[in-house]
Amino acid sequence: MALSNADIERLADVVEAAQQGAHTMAKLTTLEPALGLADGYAVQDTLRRRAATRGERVVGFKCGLTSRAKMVQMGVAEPGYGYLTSSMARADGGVIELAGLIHPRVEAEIALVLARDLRGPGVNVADVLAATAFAVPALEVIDSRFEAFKFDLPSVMADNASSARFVLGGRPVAIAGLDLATLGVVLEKNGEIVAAAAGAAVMGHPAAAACALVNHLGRRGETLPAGSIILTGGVTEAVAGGAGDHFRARVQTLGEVGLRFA
Ligand code: OOG
Ligand code: MG
Repeated sequence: MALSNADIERLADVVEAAQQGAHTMAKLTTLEPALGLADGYAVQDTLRRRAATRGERVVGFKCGLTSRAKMVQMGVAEPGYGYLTSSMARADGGVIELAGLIHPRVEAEIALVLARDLRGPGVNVADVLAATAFAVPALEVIDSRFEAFKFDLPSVMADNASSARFVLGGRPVAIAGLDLATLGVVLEKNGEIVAAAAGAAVMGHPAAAACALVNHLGRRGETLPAGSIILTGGVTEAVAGGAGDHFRARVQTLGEVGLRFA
């Protein structure tokens, strides 16, 4: 790590104020040019500890920038990881309040829910599948706190990988027998198809993204507990949404999930 604990706390204050006040901020690398990836995650860890102190519960983790479409859209060439709390979850078909958001974008994702604890490093795709209870379609609402939704990898990891809200579909499908790589995913905005891809768009297989996440957390001494939600990452580019827009993801075999902005 390049930065001191005091620097990390100071950057965490900046990010926390932007997240809670729903306002933009400059890229952290402009404030602190020495900020590296480990520092970005240290800021994220600080924010997570503060959320826990406020009584928020970590319900899972997300992989981000795992598809080529997302990497190209954001100009970042490597995936990253964030945490999901109870306060980010919204009901399938429910309303996403625009108050508290800056410039939300919607992603269609395949989510996994763990049946058993999973701890890396050294975990492979088969281990992830063996520990997974079920898959569900998901919509993630990302909302970068950086100006114009522009960032670099250390900055966006400090901002918890742009996490804002997420919605899971209501019909879990047992993982046994599913081929997540060949599942078609369609993202609709106001009833029109705006993007489509297959699960394989995410690192060849969505469980490969989950695997990278588990190994990332394992190298930091963390276990994913049974029941954890894993968002494996947007299969297509993210699509901006505003007041009145409704979105739906349809995933082959897994069914659908929807939300509406108000
Ligand atoms: C970073 C988070 C990306 C995904 O699924 O790729 C992400 C961003 O694009 O703002 O959640
Ligand atoms: Mg995402």
